[in-house]
Amino acid sequence: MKIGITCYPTYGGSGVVATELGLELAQRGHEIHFISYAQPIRLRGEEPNIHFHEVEVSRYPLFDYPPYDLALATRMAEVAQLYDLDLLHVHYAIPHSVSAMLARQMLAAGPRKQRLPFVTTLHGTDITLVGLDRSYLPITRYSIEQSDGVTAISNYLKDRTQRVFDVRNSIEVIYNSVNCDVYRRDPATFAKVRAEYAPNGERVLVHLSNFRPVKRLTDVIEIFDRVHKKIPSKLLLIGDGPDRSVAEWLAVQKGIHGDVLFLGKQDQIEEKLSIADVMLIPSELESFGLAALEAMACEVVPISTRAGGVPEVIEHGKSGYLADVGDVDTMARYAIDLLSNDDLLREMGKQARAAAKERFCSTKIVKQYEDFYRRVLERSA
Ligand code: GMT
Repeated sequence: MKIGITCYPTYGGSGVVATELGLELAQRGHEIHFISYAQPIRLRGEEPNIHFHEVEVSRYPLFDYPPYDLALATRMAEVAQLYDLDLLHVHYAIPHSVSAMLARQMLAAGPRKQRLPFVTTLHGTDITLVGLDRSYLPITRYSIEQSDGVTAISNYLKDRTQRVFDVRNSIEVIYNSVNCDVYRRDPATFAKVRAEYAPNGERVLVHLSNFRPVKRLTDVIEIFDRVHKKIPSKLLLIGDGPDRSVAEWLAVQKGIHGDVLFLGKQDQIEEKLSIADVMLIPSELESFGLAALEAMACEVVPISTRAGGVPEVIEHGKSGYLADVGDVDTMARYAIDLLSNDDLLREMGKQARAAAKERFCSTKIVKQYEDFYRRVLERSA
């Protein structure tokens, strides 16, 4: 198949999922065309069967708000025509599915009357935050209903979309996936990188996010503070975002900033991730929790909140631990129990990897998307 993929190309779960899916599809022989304002961060740009088409947005003085969605729709239609795309797959409803809808209409009305069905994958904040803003809700609902196929990354998100948006078309749940060959614990990297960050044999905790308020970064610091009082340990913070300075300040106030390492945005996160013992994800809401899955694949035990779709990913007491949002004491207790028991830590790490491989391995999930695309193409033929 010839597939156009649109996503947010910067750091963020939906862009990562879209890029990894494109890479898997390309490996399976499909021709993949990424269409976005920048090259997705996890693309090197030289992979076989992968093409990138940049969307240029004109910045005339008249435009206080440059119309990206229109430029995107135009580029989608151009690429679809030039490369004879079979379908478009857009990740994140706003504004991507609206642009796809316009591109489909433009091509259908054009001289070749080309069909361009599009699939929308809902990732979470497009529904739970952005889509609930009154100014976006009607158009988000409309573009979801107009999609030729809709998928959601968890049952939680599917139910919430149906309940809150009252959309009539069916939504298929296709879970996020992880490349288990890339995300794994490599003994040589483990020994080398771990010694850099924990030279005195300290335990290592990690957090990975875009540091937005929904991630509750200060809870990460609170949990680590409790753990640090009992166990010599280091906290690696991967990512960046608006709550970084408040977290830095809290770490200073608590006198633990020397052991809290802000690593910033990283390209090859698997190297850093796989050297940790435990990942902390105390989010207010996660529709899936891709970071938890990536940790699990690396045998890093996730400790998270039972928010949104997370319980569909982490099995409490087996592949990780779950607690209520804001219950930093319980999350710290789980971390202390794990970090003071080598056997338990190793056993849960193995269980976590086994669960990631069995249920969320990208080689399995990519086939579900292929099937879904075929059904969409048959329906719209
Ligand atoms: O959570 C974010 O800040 C980013 C957002 C995104 O669009 O990248 O993440 C959402 O999509 C991820 C990939 O499907 C999910 O793993 C996250 O749980 C989801 N975030 C929320 O629902 C808050």
